[in-house]
Amino acid sequence: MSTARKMAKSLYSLHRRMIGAEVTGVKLAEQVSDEVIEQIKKDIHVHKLLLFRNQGVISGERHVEISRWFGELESTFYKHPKSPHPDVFRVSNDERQGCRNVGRTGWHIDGSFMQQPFKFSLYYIASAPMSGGTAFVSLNDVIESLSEEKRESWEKLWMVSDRRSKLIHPLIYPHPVTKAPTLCFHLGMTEGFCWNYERDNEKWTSWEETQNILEEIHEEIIKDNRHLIYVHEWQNGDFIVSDNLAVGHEATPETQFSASEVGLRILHRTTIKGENTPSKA
Ligand SMILES: O=C(O)CCC(=O)C(=O)O
Ligand SMILES: [Fe+2]
Repeated sequence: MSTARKMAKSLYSLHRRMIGAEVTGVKLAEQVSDEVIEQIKKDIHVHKLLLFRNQGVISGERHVEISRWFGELESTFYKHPKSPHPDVFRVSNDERQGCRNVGRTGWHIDGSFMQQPFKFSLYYIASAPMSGGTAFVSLNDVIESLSEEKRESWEKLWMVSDRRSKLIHPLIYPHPVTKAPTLCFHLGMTEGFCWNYERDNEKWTSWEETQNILEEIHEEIIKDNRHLIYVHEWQNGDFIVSDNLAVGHEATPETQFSASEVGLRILHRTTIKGENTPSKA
């Protein structure tokens, strides 16, 4: 092992946060050793969300290169003309700079509408506003905090993105890597739910029942004065890797405040192709 490699490894350290951990000793804009990359890939499943601060400028090209550590990129979004790379989703509070109204329809994971939702989401703040954070929640924490009754009931629910194309996922299922129970959900993109899908007592929810279940999930996430939630207020140079299957998120209302009120907000995001269809077994 070269000295430079040893150095890179010894500088790498983790500091736990309310959800996730902060990594120090890594400069993502520069070459990162294979050992450190392997460590990051292990740590992401332990901590669910990794924050790297003070990363300076991360180009679209570099963002995509870092993303490839985690798998194949998959881009289902609108490509804004200002995006630095076709695989980088560019979100902003100024529509000339990026897509507006993203992540504001409710708590969600990215790609819940796909057969295999994204494995990871990687975020880089290209321009941090004074206010306008991203809220994150550990989905296993949400499940663990349910009453026994509610847990039993949620275990029987499937979320339906599109009934006709059979885009139907169990609401609670084991995370494909950690096996910890997690949620497949999107509070703003759910056609309905199904009780006991593909069993004798299968039952599709009415519109009203669907709304009640969505509200119930929302209430569970924000309960007890939002104590399960971590809001990341972005600082320039922040880069976040999120285990998208383990962490739910939502853009805070302030993300939509105009650039003249809170400063220009530009967030770059990539998504990594999922390899697992959520399944109870
Ligand atoms: O703008 C944000 O803070 C997050 C938006 C979002 O949900 C996403 O990029 O997936
Ligand atoms: Fe999102």
